[in-house]
Amino acid sequence: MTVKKYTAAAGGWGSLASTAKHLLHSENVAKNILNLMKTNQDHGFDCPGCAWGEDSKKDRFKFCENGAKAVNWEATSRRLTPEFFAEYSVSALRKQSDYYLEDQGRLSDPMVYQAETDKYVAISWDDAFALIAKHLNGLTDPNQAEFYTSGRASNEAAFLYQLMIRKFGTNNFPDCSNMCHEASGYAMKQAIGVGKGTVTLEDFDHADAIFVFGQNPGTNHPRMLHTLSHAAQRGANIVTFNTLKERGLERFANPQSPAHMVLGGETKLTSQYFTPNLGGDMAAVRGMVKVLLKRHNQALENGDRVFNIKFIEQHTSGLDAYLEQVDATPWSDITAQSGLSKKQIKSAADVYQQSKRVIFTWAMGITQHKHSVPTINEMTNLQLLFGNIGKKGAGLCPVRGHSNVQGDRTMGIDEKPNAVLLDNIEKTFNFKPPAEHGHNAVQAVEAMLRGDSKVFIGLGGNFVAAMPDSEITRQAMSRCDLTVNIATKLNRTHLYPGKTALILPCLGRTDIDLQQGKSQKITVEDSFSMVHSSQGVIKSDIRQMRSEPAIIAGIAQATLGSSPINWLETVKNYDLIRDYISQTIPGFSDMNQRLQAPGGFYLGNAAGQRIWNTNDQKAQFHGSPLPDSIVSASQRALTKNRIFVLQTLRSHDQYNTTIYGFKDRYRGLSGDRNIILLNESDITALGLTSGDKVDIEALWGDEVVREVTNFTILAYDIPTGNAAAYYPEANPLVALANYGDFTFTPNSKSIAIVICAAKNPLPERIV
Ligand SMILES: Nc1nc2c(c(=O)[nH]1)N[C@H]1C(S)=C(S)[C@@H](COP(=O)(O)OP(=O)(O)OC[C@H]3O[C@@H](n4cnc5c(=O)[nH]c(N)nc54)[C@H](O)[C@@H]3O)O[C@H]1N2
Ligand SMILES: Nc1nc2c(c(=O)[nH]1)N[C@H]1C(S)=C(S)[C@@H](COP(=O)(O)OP(=O)(O)OC[C@H]3O[C@@H](n4cnc5c(=O)[nH]c(N)nc54)[C@H](O)[C@@H]3O)O[C@H]1N2
Ligand SMILES: [Mo]
Repeated sequence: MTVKKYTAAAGGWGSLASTAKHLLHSENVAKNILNLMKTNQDHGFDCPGCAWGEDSKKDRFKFCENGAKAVNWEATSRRLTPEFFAEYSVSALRKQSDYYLEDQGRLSDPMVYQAETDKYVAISWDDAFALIAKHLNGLTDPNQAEFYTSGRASNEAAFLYQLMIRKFGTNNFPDCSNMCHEASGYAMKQAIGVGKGTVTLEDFDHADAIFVFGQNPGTNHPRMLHTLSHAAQRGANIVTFNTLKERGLERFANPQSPAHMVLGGETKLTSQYFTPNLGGDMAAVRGMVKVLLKRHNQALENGDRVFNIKFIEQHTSGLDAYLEQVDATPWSDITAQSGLSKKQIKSAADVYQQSKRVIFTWAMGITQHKHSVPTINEMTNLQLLFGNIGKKGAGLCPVRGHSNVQGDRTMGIDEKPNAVLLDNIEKTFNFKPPAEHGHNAVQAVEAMLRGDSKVFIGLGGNFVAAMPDSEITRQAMSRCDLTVNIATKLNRTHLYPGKTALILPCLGRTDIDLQQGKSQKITVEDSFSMVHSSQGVIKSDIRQMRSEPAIIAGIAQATLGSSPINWLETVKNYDLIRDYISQTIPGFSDMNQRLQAPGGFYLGNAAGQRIWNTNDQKAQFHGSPLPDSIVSASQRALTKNRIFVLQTLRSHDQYNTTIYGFKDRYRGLSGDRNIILLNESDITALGLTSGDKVDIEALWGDEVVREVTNFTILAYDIPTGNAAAYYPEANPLVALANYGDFTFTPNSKSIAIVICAAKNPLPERIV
């Protein structure tokens, strides 16, 4: 484990060096250079990395360092064949790291698990489909099956998948969104009538201020740094709220700018950087509103105003009740909970007030708390007070995670489907889809644990590693009669099979997808509601891999026959799937034709037009009291104050549960992922030294011991009382029942923990 402060700007030569390293590691260099040239270009493929949009004008290359990692990781020439599985049992593979599992290469053949030998062996596609059909049709109730989706699935795959599942008879749609931006969708739908961001990429060119909350774009949305640096260069203010000082938000050297690369230039991004406590953002924004409300009231006395009264009167409801909440919130609570001083909060309010057009962006630092919905409400409230929604250069921008997670929801991957979707399905396909709400991700685990759900099918993702309470989630999977994973790479979920299990190898974004000899395109939707097509460019050795739509069609045809459509015919040409989407999903009429426009088409956003599809046709203020502290007073007393709030986050060298390497470059950390970051004074108070090994135990109000052992404690620039560790290594610490109000999203950023010197060092993991 090495710790060395990183002094350079984000991006720059470090990014280029890292891109080259990962290119070489793919063992597919020539093809992957072509791949990178086609990333996010018209007639190329959509980067399988993040869901940031395509900035059409500004840069020659449309990939970033971490997009290059994603492309190289997928488009490796290594293949994981049946011979590999013949050599290693599932139990033996469980001892390997997540890095090792995926690094073995692309899954190449359908495999079935045999409990007697504890090994996966090859199976034909037809036999695999028949096995799934037998299990699904053998259930006494369709609600005994769980159908997971990870956000890389294309619109076409997701549409077919939800159609098959609804025809089968359930709304059990646990998906990665349940662990991710669920709170954004919920809070925004309630307050402004749409669960999606109200801004387009162009709005960033017009904003006077961009407030970035709980988000690390330098690592997770690197192309956003280009947008932020263009904004900073023309004088917009960037204000950041992040518990950690993330380099990517401080300064950026554009790897595509000769002035930056050759002359050593860089752009300063954030002008005001605040480091609140974990979960402290609602209090911080409440404080800003309190400052501005006071100024507003003073202005009124002089016949002036601070808030946008005209907008408020014309467009909103609920103002008075909300302002009562603001009045009732004491400053002592605001400063204690946010960890920021009144002076700091005032200075954030100053920037806000001086800016005519403000965009708020946010990600997991906001959405993975118990009070995420009230926090997003609070952010929305502030924007409404100034009419900063539905005008150029202003609005709300939840920055999505997976490249098509937003599109999957649009296509109907939703355990709580709306009436319009169900109606349209009935009209187009002539059957009545189930209306009763199904399971989200947490409920799916609970149902499998109880033995109520017996079949799990995963369209991508790594459910066991991504979900909390790892031990319990593993047990839940193992209790199923059948688990099926459609995947590109081997991962931990495949190593916790049900009584029987299938791994079905699929094509990825970079691969050419040939059907009937013709290369097919798929489509995705980015964070700005732009729908565009994506087409793989590399013809590689695909062995037995099939496309996701083809696999879904195979399962559907075996399970349902040609009902309500001839599935196998439909996947011969994906234009046919898109015709069905046009008929069923609002906003997608003439999809095939509209896709021909360069850059695709915009779905529109009602709130962005100041049309509020809420229950009173108004944009709504929602006020609630500040939440209870994550750590209770009695827990503090019980632990003699040796208690911390932990967030689990991503390093620079990973994509969710996919680990590309062991370097967290911008944080200056490398070598080991089993680490916990703490303020130096907290480490001293514990009687420990940076570098010591520790065990970490979560405090949750039940009997289960949730711990991870032998982590290295490291001194880091982080507010006292707060801690950080990597996801997924720290997932065993999150109780399944520790989830967000209204959303069931695991509270991955607020876990109460205690830390002890390591009891029994474990042998090193084999990598
Ligand atoms: N390269 C790469 N790209 C990715 C991913 C990846 O793993 N790797 N994952 C994709 C996915 S699915 C998603 S959802 C996104 C995730 O994108 P992010 O949300 O940026 O991911 P996290 O690493 O979880 O980072 C959370 C950030 O919020 C801060 N934070 C945590 N808690 C709080 C809080 O309470 N308040 C404040 N103000 N800050 C807080 C952390 O310090 C950290 O900087 O990225 C997507 N893009
Ligand atoms: N503690 C903690 N837990 C978290 C989070 C956190 O911040 N902290 N973040 C949460 C978030 S935001 C999310 S989105 C979830 C992510 O949860 P998931 O989406 O389930 O996980 P991923 O790691 O993205 O899935 C990786 C796997 O997807 C498969 N894959 C990759 N590309 C493709 C493809 O094109 N098709 C198919 N079929 N399979 C493919 C590969 O086999 C790979 O092993 O995790 C959540 N869990
Ligand atoms: Mo996510």
